[in-house]
Amino acid sequence: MSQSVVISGSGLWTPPFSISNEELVGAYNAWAEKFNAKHQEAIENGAVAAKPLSSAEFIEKASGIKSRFVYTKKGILDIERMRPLIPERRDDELSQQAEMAVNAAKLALEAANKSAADIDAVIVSCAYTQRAYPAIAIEVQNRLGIKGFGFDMLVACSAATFGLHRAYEMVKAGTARAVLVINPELTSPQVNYCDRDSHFIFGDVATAMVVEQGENCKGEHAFEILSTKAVTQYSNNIRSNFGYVTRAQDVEPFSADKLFHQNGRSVFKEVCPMAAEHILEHIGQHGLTPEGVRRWWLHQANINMNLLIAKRLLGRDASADEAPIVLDRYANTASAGSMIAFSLHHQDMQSGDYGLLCSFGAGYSIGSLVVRKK
Ligand code: CO8
Repeated sequence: MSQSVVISGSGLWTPPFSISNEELVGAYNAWAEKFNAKHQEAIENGAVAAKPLSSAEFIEKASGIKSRFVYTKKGILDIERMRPLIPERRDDELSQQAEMAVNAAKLALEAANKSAADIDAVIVSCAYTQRAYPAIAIEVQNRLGIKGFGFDMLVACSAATFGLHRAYEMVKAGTARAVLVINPELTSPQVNYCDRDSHFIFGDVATAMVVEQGENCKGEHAFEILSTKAVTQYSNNIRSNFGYVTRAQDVEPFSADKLFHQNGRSVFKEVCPMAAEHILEHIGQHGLTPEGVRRWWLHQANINMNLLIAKRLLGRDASADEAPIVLDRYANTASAGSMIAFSLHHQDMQSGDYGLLCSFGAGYSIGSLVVRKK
C-alpha cells in the first residue's frame, strides 16, 4: 500500500516587534519631506522627481495591512537610515535567519511530538537566504542535532508550499521518514522603505512544519496530504535584482532595482485568475467542489486579492472562518503567509474535513496542497 504522508505539526515564531502603518508612514513622510526640501531647486526645474507622501488610510484600504512584525525595529523608522540595523555576527555564532528558523522548528517538533532523532531532512525554503553557503538548513540541522541532510531552496512567495511538495515526495518515496520544512522569512532587509508604493508591504516571521509517514504520526492535529500541485510562469512584474554578480557589474549594490519592486496592479490582475483556476483544477482532481472545502489557507499578500479569489471559487464572499486573514497583523510575509494562516487556524477542524493551502506570487509561482484532517 502506498505510504500516507501527513503534516503532523506546525510552528509559528512571531518576532517581538511590530510597526503600525501610522509609525511607518510617519517615518517615510518625514524622510520624503526632508528629501524634497534638500532637492527643492532640482525638483522645481524638473531634474529630480519630488517624493510623494504616503498615507496609512491608503495602505489599509489598498492592502488590508494594519501593521507588520519585524525582526528588529532598530533603524527602520530612523529617517537618516531607512533600513533595519542587524549587526553582523561572527562565523561561529548562529546567523539571524537560522535563529528564526530554529525558533519555529522547535515549536513544530513539539506540536508533532517529535524529537531531532525522528527527522531525516531539513528544508529551509524562503524568499531570500542570508548567505549563499553553507546552507542555512545545514546550520539549523546542526543546531537542532538532526542527522541526515539539509538544503535551502528559494521560490519567492511559493518557497514554503514548494518546500512542502519536496518533503511530501521524499516521504512518499521513502528517502526520509520525516522532513522539517522551515520558512524563516526575514524580508525587512529587502524592503525599500524609501519607496511609497512598497514600503508597507512586508513583515518578518518564521514558520515550520513536520511532514512524515502517517503510520509514525503522533501529532494531535494531523492532516494527510492528498496531493500537491505547482505551476510557474515567468513574469518581470515582481522582481529583485540583488545578487552576487552585482560585484562584477560596477553598479550600486543596493539601488532600488536591487530591492523588492513590483508592478502591483498587473500582479493583481494576472495572478488572481491564475490562482483561482489552479485551485479549482486541483480540488477537482479529488472530486471536490469549493463548497466541499472546509478551510482555505491562502497566500497573504493583499486582502482584496484573497477576497476576489475566494469569491471566484465560492461564487460568494468567504467568511473569515472559511478563509482566514492574517495579513492585517503580519502583512505580506513572502512564502510564510498561508503557513501562518494554517498554524493559527487548524485545530478546530473535524476528522475528514478538507483544507487547501495555496501560495501565489513572484515568478509567477503557484503552489497548493489538498489536505484532510486525520
Ligand atoms: N500612500 C498613498 N498613496 C499611494 C501609496 C501610499 N503608500 N502607494 C501608492 N499610492 C497611490 C499611487 O501612486 C496611485 O496614485 P495615482 O492613481 O495618482 O497614480 C494610487 O495610490 C493607486 O496606486 P496603485 O494602483 O498602485 O494601488 P493599488 O490599488 O493597485 O494597490 C497594491 C497597490 C497594494 C500594491 C496592490 O496593487 C497589490 O497588492 N497588488 C498585488 C501585490 C502582490 O501580491 N504582490 C506580490 C508580492 S511578492 C511576494 O509576495 C513575495 C516576493 C518575495 C518577498 C520579498 C520580500 C521583500
